[in-house]
Amino acid sequence: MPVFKHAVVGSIPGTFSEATVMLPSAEHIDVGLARVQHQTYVRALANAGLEISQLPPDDTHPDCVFVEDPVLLIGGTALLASLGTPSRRGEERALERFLLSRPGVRIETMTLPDSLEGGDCMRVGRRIFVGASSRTNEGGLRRVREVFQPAGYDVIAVPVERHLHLKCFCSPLDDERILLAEGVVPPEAFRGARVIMTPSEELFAANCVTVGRVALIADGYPQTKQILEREGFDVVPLSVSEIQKADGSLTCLSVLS
Ligand code: CIR
Repeated sequence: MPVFKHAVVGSIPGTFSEATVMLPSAEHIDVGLARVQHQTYVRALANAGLEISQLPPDDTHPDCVFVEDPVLLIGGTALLASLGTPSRRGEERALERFLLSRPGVRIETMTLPDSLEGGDCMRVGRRIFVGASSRTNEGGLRRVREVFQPAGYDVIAVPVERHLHLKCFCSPLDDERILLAEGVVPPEAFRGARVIMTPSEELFAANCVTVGRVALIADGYPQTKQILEREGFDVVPLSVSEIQKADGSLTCLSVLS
């Protein structure tokens, strides 16, 4: 798999404060600050060497900035998801329009009741770990197998309980390593990958985005920063408080290819 060259990102819509949340928080989302934090994230991806394509905001979909969820894009094949969240269904159309304009991308689809969200999908080399969560069901997992197994990927289910998505507590560092927060699922769940642990109190930082040697993480997590530096990464901490209030983290804001 070549190193990433390109990122699709979304935009924060005016309706972002109505984003879907697991536990409605008393804290109000500052949409202006969310936009500043998001643009800083996009700049960090560009500084890491990626070409950026930014989709416009869609006020009818408050969660549209979380572009990772409506598509699983691996090696030129894009599986458009039927999202597990009714309010988010239709977000995949904007990704589809964009991907149709990219040369060499093959689009695959799925239909309800099969459901899948990209936040539950983690590719590590030739393995795709798929979280069995409240958003991704058996049918979604089967569709990932049908589409990607013929291309040589091993598709492995991982149980996800009490968390929104698989990548709420882990993320890929490269084609061999993953970063995993302690105490959620045993490292053995990720067979074939080298698992780097980060302490449970820094769970939110287990979701990071790596582009080559650069690792973007949420700021305020010194132990994870040190662990990633020990693994050879140049760590860029980013402030994402308003994204976090909408149950988002770093990987969910981009689709890398
Ligand atoms: C949702 O509940 O769907 C959004 N508010 C957050 C989605 C975050 N996506 C991700 O981590 N992949």
